[in-house]
Amino acid sequence: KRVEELRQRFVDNRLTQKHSSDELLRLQCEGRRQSGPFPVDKAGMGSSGAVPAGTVEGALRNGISFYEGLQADDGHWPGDYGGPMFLMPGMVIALYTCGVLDSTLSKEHRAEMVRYLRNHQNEDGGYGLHIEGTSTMFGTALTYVTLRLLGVSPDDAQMEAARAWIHARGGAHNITSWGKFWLAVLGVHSWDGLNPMPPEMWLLPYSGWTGVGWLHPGRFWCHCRMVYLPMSYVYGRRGTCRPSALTEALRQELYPMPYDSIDWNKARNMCAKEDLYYPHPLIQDVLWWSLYRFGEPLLLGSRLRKRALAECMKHIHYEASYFIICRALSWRAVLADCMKHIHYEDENTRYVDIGPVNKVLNMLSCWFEDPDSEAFKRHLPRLFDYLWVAEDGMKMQGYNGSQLWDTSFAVQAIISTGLGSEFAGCLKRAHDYVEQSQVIEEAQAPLSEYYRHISKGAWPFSSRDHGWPISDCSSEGLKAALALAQMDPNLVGAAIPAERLYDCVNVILSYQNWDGGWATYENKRSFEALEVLNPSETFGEIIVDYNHVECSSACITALTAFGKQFPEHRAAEIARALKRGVSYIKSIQRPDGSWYGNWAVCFTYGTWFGCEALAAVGEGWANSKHAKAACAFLLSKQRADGGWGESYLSCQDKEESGDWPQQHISGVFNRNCMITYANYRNIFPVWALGMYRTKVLQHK
Ligand code: LAN
Repeated sequence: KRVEELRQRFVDNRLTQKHSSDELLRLQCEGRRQSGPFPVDKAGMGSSGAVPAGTVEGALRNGISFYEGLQADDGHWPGDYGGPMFLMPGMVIALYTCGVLDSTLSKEHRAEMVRYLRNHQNEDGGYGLHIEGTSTMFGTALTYVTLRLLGVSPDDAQMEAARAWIHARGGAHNITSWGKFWLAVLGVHSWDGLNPMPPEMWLLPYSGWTGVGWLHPGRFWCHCRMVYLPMSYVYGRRGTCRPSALTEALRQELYPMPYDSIDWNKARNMCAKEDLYYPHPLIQDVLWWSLYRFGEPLLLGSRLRKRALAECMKHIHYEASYFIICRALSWRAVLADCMKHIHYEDENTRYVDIGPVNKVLNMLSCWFEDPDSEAFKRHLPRLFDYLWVAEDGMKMQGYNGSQLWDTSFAVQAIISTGLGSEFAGCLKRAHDYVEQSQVIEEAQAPLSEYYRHISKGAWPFSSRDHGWPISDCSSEGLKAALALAQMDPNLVGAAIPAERLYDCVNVILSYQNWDGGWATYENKRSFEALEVLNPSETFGEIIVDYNHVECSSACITALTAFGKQFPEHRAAEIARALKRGVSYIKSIQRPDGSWYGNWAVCFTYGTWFGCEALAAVGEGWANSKHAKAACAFLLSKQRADGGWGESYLSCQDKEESGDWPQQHISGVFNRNCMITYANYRNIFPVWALGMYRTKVLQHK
């Protein structure tokens, strides 16, 4: 009933776009505040109302009023953060393996999930890596399996089409490495058909002086390391689902040949051409072959393996090999001790975990460790943080939401218009969310043993419960807090205490890398060259936490804004950081004047951040060749209708409701996978017009 209610709400949402503004106002005033798409803030609407569009101010008032209506009670803007298609299969396979699929997901959840998957089948019968992608084996085989586990019959027409797609490409063993892993967990692909992921890599010394220390997973990008940690745990013990009639049927359905006739050794390196974004280099073939041939037969079931599995669960590094040997010999004692390892991540994120992939993998590891454990039970309720129902059905999101990120942008956008005091109720609630989501405590000590960067003072992408600090989220959170601090506290609430802002500045400064740039969650701990070890086939740039124009620019603009309000605090360090940061930004500008955007589509987004950084230190068209080149790039991309790229601003419906229509998917990660940012279409036009109003119109 609840799901149906939610679905209806989305249908309503689309319908109301066709209402006139009077009708819209009436609908809003009916008081759908809790659940409706147009909840109304009496104070905000009272003062702003639906002003006819046509003028910049009118469009802004409409845009903000509409958006205010979508704000949740705690001050953030809920939004769809779906897009990737490879996430829900992991959850469904894990739940099925743990024997709790039907008891965890209600009938309605399962029905909505099936609807979502049905909606995103491509015309050729396959499924993409993400909702707008062309078909891949990764998307198709995993979705097929998921639909079967959710109760869809193999005789269903859509299933037949998907199966035909898989068979036409030789069978499901042509899936990418992460896909092979999930199929092996389910028992419908042999573990012998996987390249090794030895948990022993966690036993390497961490120190760079040892040479091999550079290969230690603690140096990898946190998302990569947190995924391979439980993956290697499950692989290391070959954790497999108990066979059932369904898994037996799947063994027959997924392959055009008899299951037992498959050459699994050959399958290790087989990958459908549709999936190959990052083909692995020869060095990996040699490495995986030697581990497969000589390493695994020795390690599987050995004491060292038990020791390594325990290590995974604890996630502790030992500087000296002396320790490894001593510990390996007393593995029983360590085993008990080492349960804390995967648990560290679980406990420090209150079982949300850093992302959707390690969330379900950690849950599965806890179950393999002890199906009756408290840890496993605690995992289940926090699966729902990742689920979202929209007009296309229920999906698993790319994160537990983008709450703080969207809220801090929305705050800056609304304040930029100069109309902030008219929307005080909305800003006050947003202020609460910004205040409530700042991370105010470090993760459990000792941080270095768990490879964690400091967090106190940072802002996360989503919520305080999640709590992983991120450079640009901290910066956007800080900028929002600073902008709100300049407004009347009687209107928007008391400013966040200066000490807490100092903590944030401390995190931002600590994030700057030796070359002046900023990466995402941590410092750059390794070399780009290590990307040769990326075995995923699907994703690019996952091994190292690289610098990005977005992160670097956000840190620069935040430090500049902070310096204006607190000129005395760590002034010399900030000035130095800015100087190094700006020269880094200039060094990565492309010859055509643009910057490559890593986290949304694409050059326009990247160039926005590049320009912001230059503008923050006073460089613009008139005095900087870098700014001039960037403007020339943007101007050269303007379209005949006046807009840019996919998200042109002047669309028909804006006069009606203040909404802007959702167009193509706008976010991206690891070069190849797209992700939805549902709030951008409301925030960015308001921000752009707002700045136009305050910086251009008001100065005329
Ligand atoms: C995100 C979401 C937020 C994003 C920004 C803050 C926008 C960006 O500026 C920095 C990088 C960051 C934090 C980011 C990194 C990659 C994430 C975590 C994601 C795109 C959300 C989902 C994605 C994650 C890697 C998905 C799981 C897939 C794997 C390959 C592990």
